[in-house]
Amino acid sequence: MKITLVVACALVDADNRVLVAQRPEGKALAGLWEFPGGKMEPGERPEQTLIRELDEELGITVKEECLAPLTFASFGYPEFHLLMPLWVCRRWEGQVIAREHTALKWLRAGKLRDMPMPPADEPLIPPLIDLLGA
Ligand code: 9L3
Ligand code: MG
Repeated sequence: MKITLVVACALVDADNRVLVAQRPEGKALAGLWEFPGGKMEPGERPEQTLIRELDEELGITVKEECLAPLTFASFGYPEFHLLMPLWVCRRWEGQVIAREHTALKWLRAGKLRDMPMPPADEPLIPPLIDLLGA
Protein backbone atom coordinates (compact mmCIF):
# COMPACT_ATOMS: atom_id res chain seq x y z
CA MET A 1 0.00 0.00 0.00
CA LYS A 2 1.34 3.40 -0.97
CA ILE A 3 1.77 5.82 1.93
CA THR A 4 1.39 9.53 1.26
CA LEU A 5 2.68 12.01 3.82
CA VAL A 6 0.69 15.24 3.94
CA VAL A 7 1.16 17.98 6.51
CA ALA A 8 -1.61 20.27 7.75
CA CYS A 9 -1.95 23.30 9.97
CA ALA A 10 -4.59 24.75 12.26
CA LEU A 11 -4.11 28.51 12.09
CA VAL A 12 -5.57 30.05 15.25
CA ASP A 13 -6.48 33.75 15.43
CA ALA A 14 -6.61 36.10 18.42
CA ASP A 15 -10.23 35.04 19.16
CA ASN A 16 -9.22 31.34 19.30
CA ARG A 17 -10.90 30.65 15.97
CA VAL A 18 -9.44 28.09 13.57
CA LEU A 19 -9.11 28.47 9.80
CA VAL A 20 -10.69 25.91 7.49
CA ALA A 21 -10.46 26.16 3.73
CA GLN A 22 -12.78 24.76 1.08
CA ARG A 23 -11.09 22.50 -1.47
CA PRO A 24 -11.54 23.76 -5.04
CA GLU A 25 -13.50 22.15 -7.87
CA GLY A 26 -11.43 19.82 -10.01
CA LYS A 27 -9.28 18.55 -7.11
CA ALA A 28 -9.77 15.45 -4.97
CA LEU A 29 -12.37 15.97 -2.22
CA ALA A 30 -13.69 19.13 -3.91
CA GLY A 31 -16.04 21.22 -1.77
CA LEU A 32 -14.92 19.74 1.57
CA TRP A 33 -13.44 21.99 4.28
CA GLU A 34 -9.88 21.11 5.31
CA PHE A 35 -7.00 22.27 7.41
CA PRO A 36 -4.64 23.81 4.85
CA GLY A 37 -1.50 21.94 3.87
CA GLY A 38 -0.22 19.53 1.28
CA LYS A 39 2.16 16.80 0.26
CA MET A 40 5.79 16.66 1.32
CA GLU A 41 8.28 16.98 -1.51
CA PRO A 42 11.59 15.10 -1.59
CA GLY A 43 14.23 16.70 0.60
CA GLU A 44 11.76 18.67 2.71
CA ARG A 45 11.35 18.41 6.43
CA PRO A 46 7.64 18.51 7.40
CA GLU A 47 7.90 22.01 8.84
CA GLN A 48 9.45 23.25 5.59
CA THR A 49 6.59 21.71 3.62
CA LEU A 50 4.09 23.49 5.81
CA ILE A 51 5.85 26.84 5.49
CA ARG A 52 5.87 26.45 1.67
CA GLU A 53 2.23 25.31 1.52
CA LEU A 54 0.97 28.14 3.75
CA ASP A 55 2.73 30.63 1.49
CA GLU A 56 1.39 29.01 -1.72
CA GLU A 57 -2.17 28.47 -0.49
CA LEU A 58 -2.78 31.41 1.86
CA GLY A 59 -0.09 33.99 1.08
CA ILE A 60 1.27 34.08 4.63
CA THR A 61 4.78 33.73 6.04
CA VAL A 62 5.22 31.42 9.01
CA LYS A 63 8.38 30.98 11.05
CA GLU A 64 9.33 27.46 12.01
CA GLU A 65 9.40 28.31 15.74
CA CYS A 66 5.71 29.32 15.51
CA LEU A 67 4.66 25.80 14.46
CA ALA A 68 3.64 23.61 17.42
CA PRO A 69 2.95 19.92 16.63
CA LEU A 70 -0.40 18.76 18.05
CA THR A 71 -1.48 15.36 16.72
CA PHE A 72 -1.72 13.34 13.54
CA ALA A 73 -4.32 11.67 11.37
CA SER A 74 -4.13 8.38 9.52
CA PHE A 75 -6.68 7.37 6.92
CA GLY A 76 -6.90 4.67 4.26
CA TYR A 77 -8.17 6.00 0.94
CA PRO A 78 -8.71 3.45 -1.87
CA GLU A 79 -5.58 4.64 -3.73
CA PHE A 80 -3.20 5.37 -0.83
CA HIS A 81 -2.84 5.51 2.91
CA LEU A 82 -2.61 9.08 4.18
CA LEU A 83 -0.50 10.03 7.19
CA MET A 84 -1.10 13.63 8.17
CA PRO A 85 0.47 15.38 11.18
CA LEU A 86 -1.24 18.57 12.33
CA TRP A 87 0.56 21.65 13.62
CA VAL A 88 -0.97 24.64 15.38
CA CYS A 89 0.17 28.14 14.48
CA ARG A 90 -0.91 31.38 16.19
CA ARG A 91 1.57 33.81 14.63
CA TRP A 92 2.25 34.61 10.98
CA GLU A 93 3.04 37.54 8.74
CA GLY A 94 0.70 38.80 6.04
CA GLN A 95 -3.03 38.66 5.42
CA VAL A 96 -4.64 35.27 4.92
CA ILE A 97 -6.12 35.05 1.41
CA ALA A 98 -7.54 32.11 -0.56
CA ARG A 99 -4.99 31.60 -3.35
CA GLU A 100 -6.03 28.02 -4.14
CA HIS A 101 -9.18 27.37 -2.10
CA THR A 102 -12.76 28.33 -3.00
CA ALA A 103 -13.46 29.94 0.37
CA LEU A 104 -12.07 30.36 3.89
CA LYS A 105 -13.83 30.33 7.27
CA TRP A 106 -12.64 31.11 10.81
CA LEU A 107 -14.55 28.97 13.32
CA ARG A 108 -14.46 28.11 17.01
CA ALA A 109 -13.11 24.56 17.38
CA GLY A 110 -16.52 23.19 18.46
CA LYS A 111 -18.11 24.49 15.23
CA LEU A 112 -15.70 22.49 13.08
CA ARG A 113 -17.94 19.46 13.67
CA ASP A 114 -20.67 21.13 11.56
CA MET A 115 -18.44 21.36 8.49
CA PRO A 116 -18.17 18.63 5.85
CA MET A 117 -14.48 17.70 6.07
CA PRO A 118 -12.26 15.08 4.42
CA PRO A 119 -12.36 11.90 6.54
CA ALA A 120 -8.69 12.33 7.48
CA ASP A 121 -9.38 15.77 9.00
CA GLU A 122 -12.34 14.85 11.24
CA PRO A 123 -10.29 13.01 13.95
CA LEU A 124 -8.18 16.15 14.32
CA ILE A 125 -11.13 18.11 15.76
CA PRO A 126 -11.25 16.61 19.32
CA PRO A 127 -7.57 17.41 20.06
CA LEU A 128 -8.21 20.96 18.84
CA ILE A 129 -11.25 21.27 21.13
CA ASP A 130 -9.09 19.99 24.02
CA LEU A 131 -6.49 22.65 23.24
CA LEU A 132 -8.73 25.61 22.41
CA GLY A 133 -12.07 24.83 24.03
CA ALA A 134 -15.29 24.33 22.09
N1 9L3 B 1 -5.79 16.06 2.31
C1 9L3 B 1 -6.71 15.87 3.28
N2 9L3 B 1 -6.86 16.77 4.26
C2 9L3 B 1 -6.06 17.89 4.31
C3 9L3 B 1 -5.08 18.09 3.29
C4 9L3 B 1 -4.19 19.31 3.31
C5 9L3 B 1 -4.97 17.13 2.29
N3 9L3 B 1 -6.22 18.76 5.33
C6 9L3 B 1 -5.68 15.04 1.24
C7 9L3 B 1 -6.31 15.47 -0.04
C8 9L3 B 1 -5.49 14.82 -1.09
C9 9L3 B 1 -4.11 14.70 -0.47
O1 9L3 B 1 -4.31 14.82 0.94
O2 9L3 B 1 -5.98 13.51 -1.34
C10 9L3 B 1 -3.09 15.73 -0.95
O3 9L3 B 1 -3.55 17.04 -0.68
P1 9L3 B 1 -3.44 18.23 -1.75
O4 9L3 B 1 -2.02 18.23 -2.23
O5 9L3 B 1 -4.45 17.91 -2.83
O6 9L3 B 1 -3.81 19.46 -0.95
MG1 MG C 1 -3.16 21.58 -0.30
